[in-house]
Amino acid sequence: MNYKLHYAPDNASLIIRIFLEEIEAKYTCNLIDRKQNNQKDPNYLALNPNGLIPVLETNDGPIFETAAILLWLADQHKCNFPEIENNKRAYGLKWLFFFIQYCSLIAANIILFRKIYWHK
Ligand SMILES: N[C@@H](CCC(=O)N[C@@H](CS)C(=O)NCC(=O)O)C(=O)O
Repeated sequence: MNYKLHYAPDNASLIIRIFLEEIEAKYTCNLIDRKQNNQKDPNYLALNPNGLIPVLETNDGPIFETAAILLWLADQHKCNFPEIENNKRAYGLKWLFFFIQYCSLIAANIILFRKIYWHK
């Protein structure tokens, strides 16, 4: 199937793009311009009412939340993540959710730090 990834450069959508490349999925990209606040546009809010990037459009409808997208893709394509009956799935799930929750927070703090101090 053909996916459509709504993305912005250098943000959470990058990991989705890497994963799509990794599994050699067919996809198109749609840039959401954060400078124009396009993530708050009603058309985008219809895909993700939280107004956050990324969103992946699929045959099952639009999916938001990076961990949910990664897990859905891994399940659909049966690759890169232990399947439901595999006893390593618990191990994978805890690290997936830890990584997405805390590493994205760390990345956000680095970006904020750079914005505040970089040009001083
Ligand atoms: N929990 C969400 C977080 C997504 C998120 O925070 N995206 C940021 C970019 S990295 C965003 O869309 N920010 C736009 C805004 O806050 O208006 C996920 O994992 O997908």
